[in-house]
Amino acid sequence: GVQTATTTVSINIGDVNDNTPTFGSVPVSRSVPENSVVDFNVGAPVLASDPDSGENASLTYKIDAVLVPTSGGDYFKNSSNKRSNPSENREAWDTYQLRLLAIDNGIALKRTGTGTVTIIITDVNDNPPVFTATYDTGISVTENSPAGTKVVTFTTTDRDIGDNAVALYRIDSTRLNGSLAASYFQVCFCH
Ligand SMILES: [Ca+2]
Ligand SMILES: [Ca+2]
Ligand SMILES: [Ca+2]
Ligand SMILES: [Ca+2]
Repeated sequence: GVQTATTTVSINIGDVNDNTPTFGSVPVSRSVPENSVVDFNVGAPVLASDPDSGENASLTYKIDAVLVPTSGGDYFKNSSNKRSNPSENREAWDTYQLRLLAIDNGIALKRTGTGTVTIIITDVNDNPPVFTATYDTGISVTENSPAGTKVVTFTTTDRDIGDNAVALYRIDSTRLNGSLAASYFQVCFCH
């Protein structure tokens, strides 16, 4: 008679590297205070995904280029996560855009995805207020002037932003004929 036999064969469907790593579509940004130490960590790594498996989904990351500004700005490096290497001055430039690469480790073919990350340099109070003019000559006031007579108007600028650019004024302890200058003159904030 006819003899039959059955057996079970398992077949591994080998993964084909048919997926390119992709970064998310949502814009990603990180921030770092200006003047930060070398190797300051700018935060969580920016990751791509790859639905392949094994080496076909094993990703290596690189910073490919600084898109903004178009020259210079070479302050950032890639390690296990993104780190910055800035002796960075917000007053010179406050936003960088980097192009990232995610490269899978496909054996026959490596696929590369690109993404961007924006690095925002936040302000540190590293600039003093600066008077916009010198006022050491040509200021006079008539004797016996009524209290409140305006003697001089001055302004200052500060290259920082926000609270770091707010100036308070007071008259120092200079004495005039033995009396504090501050007993004769006051600073007011008038517009
Ligand atoms: Ca892949
Ligand atoms: Ca600065
Ligand atoms: Ca300041
Ligand atoms: Ca600053």
